[in-house]
Amino acid sequence: MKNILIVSDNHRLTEYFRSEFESQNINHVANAAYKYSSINKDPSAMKGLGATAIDMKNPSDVAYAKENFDLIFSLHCKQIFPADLVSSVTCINIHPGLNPHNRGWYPQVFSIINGMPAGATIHLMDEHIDHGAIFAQERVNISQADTSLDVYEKVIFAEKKLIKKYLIPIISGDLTAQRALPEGNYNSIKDFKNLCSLNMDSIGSLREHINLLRALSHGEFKNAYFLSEAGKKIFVRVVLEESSS
Ligand code: 0FX
Repeated sequence: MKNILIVSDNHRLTEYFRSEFESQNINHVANAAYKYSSINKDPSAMKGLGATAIDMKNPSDVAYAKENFDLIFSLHCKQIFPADLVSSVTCINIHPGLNPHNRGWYPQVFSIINGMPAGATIHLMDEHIDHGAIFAQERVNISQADTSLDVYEKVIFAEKKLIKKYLIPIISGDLTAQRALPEGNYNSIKDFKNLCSLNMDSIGSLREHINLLRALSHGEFKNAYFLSEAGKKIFVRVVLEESSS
């Protein structure tokens, strides 16, 4: 039996992973343990799935992961795995972006703005973020009426498709990862926060401005804002609706 650790801060994907693990009878050949990262501010849904905390910055937690598992999956884990962990255990990232384009935070937000492809990637982890040889990818289309949330839902769907198709070949070692050649580009959470602070004097086409606002429109999240004369944040999000005909 292989021992597999799944570290995730995304309960929807974890639930899906777990149901595939059982329905594809992988639980007959491997044991799965579920963890969420210790920086997760609201782990209640992950706890509901039976997960417990792990701190990738705590040497004893990292030693536990190294000693007890043959394979570790990061399923949108908010903590970076340390270099000595990824170099001693096979660690695999299921990432909501089409590597190497817009690696890092919220890839679809940046794809809407810079036109680079969006999608989902399963790849081997190395010491760099969202980097490493690629097992499988699926691109998603971004339509002109899509907000960040619309694209994100397509990406989650693509990630689920990849999990369904490639879980067994990856766990059994039958699928070889292909080296990712170009470095691509990386966006940090700071880059995202900078986008959110709207420059009211920005000069550009209306297309660029609509793209920026739809990239920052994600359901109820208060992302884009400008400052009122009183110094208060005024949040902005857009609604886009394509005609049916
Ligand atoms: O779990 P996740 O979907 O993924 C993010 C990163 O994009 C990914 O590269 C990283 N590996 C992972 C650990 O964290 O993130 P989330 O559930 O926090 O957010 C999902 C989407 O929600 C995000 O793509 C954009 C949107 N969002 C999220 C927050 C917290 C916003 O628009 N504003 C926000 O403040």
